[in-house]
Amino acid sequence: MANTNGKAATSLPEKISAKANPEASEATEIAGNILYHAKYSPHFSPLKFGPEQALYATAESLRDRLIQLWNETYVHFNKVDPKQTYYLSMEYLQGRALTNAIGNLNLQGPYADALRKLGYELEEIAEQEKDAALGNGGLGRLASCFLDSMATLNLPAWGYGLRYRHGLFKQLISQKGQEEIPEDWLEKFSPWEIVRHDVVFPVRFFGSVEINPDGSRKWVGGDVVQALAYDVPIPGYNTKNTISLRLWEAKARAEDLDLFQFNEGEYELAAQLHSRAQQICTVLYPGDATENGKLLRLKQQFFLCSASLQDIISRFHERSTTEGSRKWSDFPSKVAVQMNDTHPTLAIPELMRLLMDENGLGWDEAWDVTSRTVAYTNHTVLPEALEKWSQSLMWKLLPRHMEIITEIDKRFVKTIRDTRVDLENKISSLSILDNNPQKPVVRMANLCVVSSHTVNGVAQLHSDILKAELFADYVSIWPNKFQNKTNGITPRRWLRFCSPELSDIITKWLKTDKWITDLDLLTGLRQFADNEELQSEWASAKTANKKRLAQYIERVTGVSIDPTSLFDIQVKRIHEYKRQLMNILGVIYRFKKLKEMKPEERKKTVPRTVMIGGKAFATYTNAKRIVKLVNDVGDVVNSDPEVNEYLKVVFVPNYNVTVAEMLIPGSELSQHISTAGMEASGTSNMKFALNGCLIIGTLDGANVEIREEVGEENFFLFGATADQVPRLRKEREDGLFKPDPRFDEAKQFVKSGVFGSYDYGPLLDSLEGNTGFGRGDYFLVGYDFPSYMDAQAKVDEAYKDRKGWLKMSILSTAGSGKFSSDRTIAQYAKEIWNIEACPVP
Ligand code: NBG
Repeated sequence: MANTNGKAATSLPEKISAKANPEASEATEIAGNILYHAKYSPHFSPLKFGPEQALYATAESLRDRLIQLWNETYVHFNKVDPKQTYYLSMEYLQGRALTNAIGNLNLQGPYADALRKLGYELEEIAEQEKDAALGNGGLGRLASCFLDSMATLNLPAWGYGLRYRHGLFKQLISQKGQEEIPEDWLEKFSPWEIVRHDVVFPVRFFGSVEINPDGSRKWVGGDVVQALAYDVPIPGYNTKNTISLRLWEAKARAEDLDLFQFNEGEYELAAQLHSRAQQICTVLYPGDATENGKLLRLKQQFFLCSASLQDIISRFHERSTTEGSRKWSDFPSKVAVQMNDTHPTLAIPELMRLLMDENGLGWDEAWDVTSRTVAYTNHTVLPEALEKWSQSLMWKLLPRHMEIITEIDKRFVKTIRDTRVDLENKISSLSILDNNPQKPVVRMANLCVVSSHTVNGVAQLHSDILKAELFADYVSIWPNKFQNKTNGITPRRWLRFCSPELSDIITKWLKTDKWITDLDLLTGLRQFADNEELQSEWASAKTANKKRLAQYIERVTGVSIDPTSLFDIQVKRIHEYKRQLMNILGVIYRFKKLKEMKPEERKKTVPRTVMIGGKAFATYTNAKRIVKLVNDVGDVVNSDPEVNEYLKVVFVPNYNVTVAEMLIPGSELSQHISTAGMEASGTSNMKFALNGCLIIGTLDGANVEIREEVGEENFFLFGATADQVPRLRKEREDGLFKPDPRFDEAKQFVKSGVFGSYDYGPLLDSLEGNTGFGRGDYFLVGYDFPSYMDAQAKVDEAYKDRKGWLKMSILSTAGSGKFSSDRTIAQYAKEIWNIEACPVP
């Protein structure tokens, strides 16, 4: 890699002296501090200072600063002793941290200058960083946006998660389609994490329950592994407050190694507990098709819950020594625990166990504390994603917790029987334990609803569906338990840092950069939506972002795309309900029509580049077939000289946070086209809208609210509504569905073999027939296809009117203020957690 002078920067620059300076804020001092780290906290041999060495040294120089702010924040929280929130999540999709940290600390200029002095461009160094991808998709990225907002709003809060050694797999696209390879963010090391050797808790698995003479119970025996804390600093924007993402790592102790066995040559046996401990944090979401896989996943969940709660309780206890004994009944006024979906449900029985068995509380007192502490966010209504754990597996791994869950259920059922005779016939669906003899399971969502003081959905429509359907009977028991908290995204990462060009224009026209922390100010752009000067600046920022994206696409796929064509993007996990299949069938139809046109007719069409990206779960075959189809269609279309001036189709490989930061600013149209009622919220829709990208979408999830905010004339709507879906499925079952000829034509075209010899039969079959598993077009692709194609035609028309399009784009950004995660988090803080800002002075 060449430096800015065009020669390789291989050795440490000598003109600048290496000098430790954690508080450096000016370019020369920063450069000196970076060199100090390269020289005195080295991770590489001394002679080299390439881009990689520069990244680690730069990150460490920033970390100095973060550690200082971080310590100040800890000290301050400890002094004020406010109520704190603990966000429990199995997933965080942090992405890269360098640009974000530099930006939040407002050190872009000095850092860019410092690196230039060392022979590098900041962007080049930032490119070296690997994504921390400890999550699957929207749910994990939401958790990361939330942390950014908690820090920025100066809230006393912590994120808790697991330190997976391999995050979400890397996606490789080959002739076979998607292949998965292990991700390697920790292969060298992460410069951002700090191990806390003093924060270690034992976590038990298996074993049995002992009953003491006084009737109290104790969980004993089994395997005990150690949870060790690694903290990642989360700097707020433009504030001193820097909070922690605490990630647990599982370890066995030295004494758990059986030296005798080892010396007998029984190496595996001797280190059994070490290797079982190691497995816990090896990968994000181990496949759970096998019994072993299920056991490991359950261990992960419990490991997170147990370690985090022991830590929370020990922090609560710390105060007891300084102020005399603290009352347990005060716990809920000091601690709020938020469960991000059902994955951390075991926090409920674990808190009960810790309170009763370890701290001597009685059932009623422990239940009162627990249920006033925990709250639950639901992120899906898809039945296959609602966790149900086998009772026998749970009895084996967590015998004491199963006793507690059984007791919670027993008491809940009794209360219903005593107070609500009208619900008698609903008890079997309301209860936590499903004792169906074929497969007795624990329904985690039910345990969460029964035990939490608050349950929320993640967009208005989703929360309404929860109340009207999934949790309707609970609503009749606890009408005030249910809330909505529409998701949000951080405007720092998703506009300010990923599109500096557009951000500067916004700041110029609003005459302030306060919108970065008060996103509602964007409405101030509305008055200029018709202004030609703004429109032309807006257009040039978009064009710059499109060009940057085009270069990226060429680099990773070899496909050259035209930056003057309409950039149409759909990126998200590949799932049938998200209907990437509808998108590609639409593209196929467009391709066929283009082929049929005369050259002069083609010239009248709007050239488009369709980009689709996303990962398919490794064992989800239909999702993988969709990936393959998109790639095959791309191969044929892009190499067809008759049409490839008017249409390109690109599968963007290995979609992740960093790729999103490149794609979103360069997009003009994005697709959020799930079957209505199935996407709980969606969050990329908010990122696209914020970046002035128009949406084609259904009335699903947060689309509904985005359309309200940006104005219906700035949203390309199509498709059935959520309340029509059940009737439409019924009609299909009754054989009443008549497909649109365009839909049949598109499918027929695939079947004719134009896109190669791969067998698309099983994929297309999902759209055929009227009933049966994986058939009968459950996701209503056929029903929505004609209105989708009509909406796409409107997109083409609108794009021809350049000014009109720019106006819509500006209005889209102007209407996105509501979707700041600052707004979402402020609502959680006030309406669920009851916590207040605690800014470091
Ligand atoms: C996902 C939903 C999305 C939503 C995110 C964040 C799960 C279980 N749910 O629609 O599918 O935006 O959660 O709330 O991953």
